[in-house]
Parts: sequence; C-alpha cells; structure tokens
Amino acid sequence: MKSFKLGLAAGVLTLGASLVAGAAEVPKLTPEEMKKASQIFFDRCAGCHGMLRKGATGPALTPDITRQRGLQYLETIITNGTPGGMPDWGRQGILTKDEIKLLAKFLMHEPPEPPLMSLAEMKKWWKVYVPPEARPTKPEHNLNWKNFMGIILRDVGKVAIVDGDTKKLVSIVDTGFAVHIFRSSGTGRYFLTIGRDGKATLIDLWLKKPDKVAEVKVCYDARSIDTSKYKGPRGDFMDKLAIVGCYWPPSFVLLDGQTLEPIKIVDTSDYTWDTNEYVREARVASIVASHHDPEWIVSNKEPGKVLIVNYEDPTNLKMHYIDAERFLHDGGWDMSKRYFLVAANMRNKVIVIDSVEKKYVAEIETGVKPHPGRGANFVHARYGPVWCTGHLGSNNVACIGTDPINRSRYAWKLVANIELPGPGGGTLFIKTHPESPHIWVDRPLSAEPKLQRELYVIDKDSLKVIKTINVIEELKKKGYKNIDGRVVHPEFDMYGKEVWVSVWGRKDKPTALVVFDDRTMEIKEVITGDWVRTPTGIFNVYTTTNDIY
Ligand code: DHE
Repeated sequence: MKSFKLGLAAGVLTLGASLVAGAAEVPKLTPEEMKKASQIFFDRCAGCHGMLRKGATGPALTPDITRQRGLQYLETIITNGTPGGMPDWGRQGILTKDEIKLLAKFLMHEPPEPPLMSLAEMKKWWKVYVPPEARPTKPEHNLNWKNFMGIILRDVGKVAIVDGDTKKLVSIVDTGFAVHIFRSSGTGRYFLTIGRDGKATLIDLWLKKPDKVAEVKVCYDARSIDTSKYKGPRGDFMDKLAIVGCYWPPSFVLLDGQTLEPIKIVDTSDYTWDTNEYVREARVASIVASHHDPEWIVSNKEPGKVLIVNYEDPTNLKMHYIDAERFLHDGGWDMSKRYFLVAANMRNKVIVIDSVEKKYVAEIETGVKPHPGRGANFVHARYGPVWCTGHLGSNNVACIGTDPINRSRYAWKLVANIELPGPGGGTLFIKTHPESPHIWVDRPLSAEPKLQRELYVIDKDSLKVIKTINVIEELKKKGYKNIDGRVVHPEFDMYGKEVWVSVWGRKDKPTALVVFDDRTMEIKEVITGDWVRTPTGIFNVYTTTNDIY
C-alpha cells in the first residue's frame, strides 16, 4: 500500500497525539502510532466519516462521541461492520486485530487537520508524457476502441484496458493508489482516472498501446473527475478542460483537458443550505458534465448545495448555487440529460436539479441511503421515462418518473419500489442500457457474505426481480473453484448485449471479470489472469462518453 502522503507535519502530529486536557480515559498514542493510525483512517474511513470526522455517509466520530462509546464498542464496530453499510474490516481480514485496536484509540483523539495544496505544489506533480502535438491524429490500431472497457485494479495502483469485442487485455496503465472512477472525455478518445490520493491520469486510447499521456496530483483525497463534454457551435469546448472534485482540501480544481495542467482551485467550504452553519470540510462528491451547455454540475456534499459551474471563461468563472439537501453523494443524468438526480444519502432522498433552468426541482424519499452510482434510465410503458436507484441500507430498488411534460402525473414521484431478496441493503451500483430489457443490480456491501456475491436482474416491464445469480457459485460450476470475492459494478458493453462485473477479492490472489449474456443471463466469458487483482469499477468508453446508463 502506498504511504499516506498528506505530509502530516511533525508539529501537527504532536498536536494530535497530545491528549486532550482532562480526558484521562483517552489512551496514549506515540507520534509513530498516530501516524500509522492516520494512514489507516485515511485509507479506510475518511471517505465516509470525513478527515475531520464530522460524518457524512458514515456517522460523526468526533472525540465527544467516541469517548462516550469507549474502546470496546469502537473495536466491535470496526471488526463486524453494521447493516447500514459500515464494512466489516476485521471479519474481512482487511484490518488486523492490532490495527483495529490502534484505530479505536486514534478515534478517541482530536483529528489532526491535514494541510492544503497550492497550484505551485500541484505543478510539481504535473507530468506530460506525450504532448498533444506528438499524439496521433487517428487511432494507431485497428481495434474498436469505443467498446474498450476500463477496469480499476484498485489495490495494485493500476488500471486495465480490455477490448470489449475480443475480451483481450489491451494495456495495463500505472495510475497509482486506489483509482476510484474512470470518466471518458467528450470525444471518447481519452480515459481520465482519479485516485483516492487525488492523482488524475489522462489515458490516450488512440496510441498503439493505450497509455497515460499526462498526470497530476491536485489534492490529497479525491473521488470525482470529468471533462468538458459540451461541443459548442464550433466544437471548440470538447475535451478542452477537465475538473477534479476533492474531499481534502475541500475544493474542485480546473485542469487543461489535453495536458492536465492545473489552472484554478475553487474552495468549496461553505455554509449548510438549511441552518447556515459553516462547514470547513465541505467535500466535492459527484460531478457530471452537461452536454447542452459549457457546464459541470458539482455536488457539494456537506453544505447540501449543487453548484453549476460554467467553464466558458475560467478567468471569470460563473457559478450557480442551488440549495439541495445535505450529504449529497453520487448521481447521474435522467434520460434527456436535462435533469441531474443525486442521492442525499443520509437523508434517504434523491434530489432533482434542472440543469437548463438551473434550479432545484424536487426531492423524493426512496429508501435507506440511496446509492445509485449514476442510476439506471429506461422507458416504462405506463410511467414513461424513469430513473432508478439501489440502496445501501434497505433492500429495494426505487424508480422515479422523470418526464414532467408528457407524464406529469408520475414526474418526480416514486413509481416503483422493487424488493430484492434477503435482508438489508448493500447495493452499490445499478445499470441498464437502452437496448436491454433488464436492469442489473449488485450488493457488495451486504452484511451477508452470500448476498455480497449475488447479482439481481430486474425485468423492465414487470418491474420484478426475475433472476438472482450467485456469481461465485456459477463460476464454481464452470470449474473456477478458487475465485472468490464480492461482486461489484455491472457495466454494459456498447451494444447493450453483455454485462461485465468484477469479482472484488483480496490483493494477494487474482480473481476474475465475469461477462454475462444480458438476454440469457448466463455467463458468456470469464476473464482471468495474474493481472486481475482487486478489480472494482468497470467503464465502457461508448456508454461513459454518452452518459448511457
Ligand atoms: Fe465510490 C462513485 C465516493 C466507496 C467505487 N464514489 C463515487 C462517487 C463518489 C464516491 C462521490 C461519485 C463520483 C462521480 O460520479 O463523479 N465512494 C465514495 C466514498 O466516499 C466512499 C463511500 C467511501 C470511501 O472511502 O471512498 C466510496 N466507492 C467506494 C468503494 O468502496 C468502492 C466500491 C471501491 C473503491 O474504489 O473504494 C467505490 N465509487 C466507486 C465506483 C464509482 C464510485 C466504481 C463510479 C460508479 C459509476 O458507475 O459511475
């Protein structure tokens, strides 16, 4: 695992390590232990609880709370997880008993505040491997690059590019620590990745062997990236700019779309939309790129605001601030790409934003902790266009009507609540394709190991689960006896005929990418190899470029 490069200054550590006055029951930690615990917290916990531990997807873990809970309680939760989506780090064997003990002690201390990053510091990380003028003007291979699949190999700091037509490995690219997502550029030619460590990579799919052509690190903790997808009257906006959304420092950063040169940092610390309380750690969650305007739609998690950022003139940046709901997380476009639907997961709601009128439209209660990924869009005979989400905390897939003009009766209302078999939630991602009659749903964060290995197929007409597939059992039947792990992130190929999923296992053992025939719902191909280590997200170039999901 790469080390925690927050550069926590000794002074900061000493401050954090010193016990808070009068709290005799707080266990002592040496500066080394504090540093190690900070690293574990950053790797495993900060994403949900926040660097400053004020809470978001997970509850607040500030010392006033953790000291009341006590060491034993904290250790038990870290070991066993909770049905609400907290992973069972101990049971999974990801954290050892000693690490859990250390982490529990760390949580009883004041969190150390990590440093900021200037444009000059970002530029020290910036590298252009192949300048734009040296890149090919047409693909240097004869492969169908629009059907390439980008695959995150999370814990080995790499991504793989696999040809969706032939299922052959095309390239492995070194990206660094724990890539979180891929996004495609407006033309589709480039894949962009963002790591948890804030490192962005630009991968040119036209090179003979696709590889990174530029990289930069723009924050210490990040989850989102996108590019300029607006074509403009002369096509001159497309691929011109990129944006990275950061968790720490709380900000978004504008980059040159061709070289990733950092251009501008925008601080996102803000006041909550409702109570107007100041939030220092106001993190950037999902970002989508508008296809109809030179704009990105940016979710500012803790304040609960959606920012519409107009990138036409970065020097005179125009932004709309839309009050939405607190704890915004992931989201995607409706089918028309006018409405952005985003989960306010700790409020059990989905918020609808109109990107044309640039305003809040509605909020819908869908279930416990909605987690759509980007969601799933399709046209239902009765309800018209709908968008669906799964949930981390309840076993339902909820669908919302999205056509206020022709199906106004159903617009922004819950039109279907589809129950998944078995207890609890645990769904992370849900996916469909306009050519498919199905919606595919995963459940990797279920508390039940059996359910973590299952996929559910929903029929778009009847809105019922028509098949439950235990992927690991199906692999065993095919002779793959040693492949095990959680099944995560269904992704369609460009034609809407195949569904690819990752078997997310441990770093020390290769697993597999499993390709299903969407119509028969049977395994069509199993992609294995020593390189298939901790695969998580899978991204098809064509569907990601065009926001088809
Ligand atoms: Fe993600 C999307 C944040 C845990 C894999 N994840 C997102 C987005 C956000 C986010 C804000 C939306 C990005 C966008 O659309 O611009 N994820 C977080 C967290 O804060 C959280 C809960 C905790 C953390 O510590 O990071 C978290 N995410 C995970 C995982 O554990 C996953 C399964 C594996 C991993 O990399 O750690 C994971 N997240 C993904 C994937 C997407 C994603 C594959 C993109 C889904 C898509 O289809 O677009």
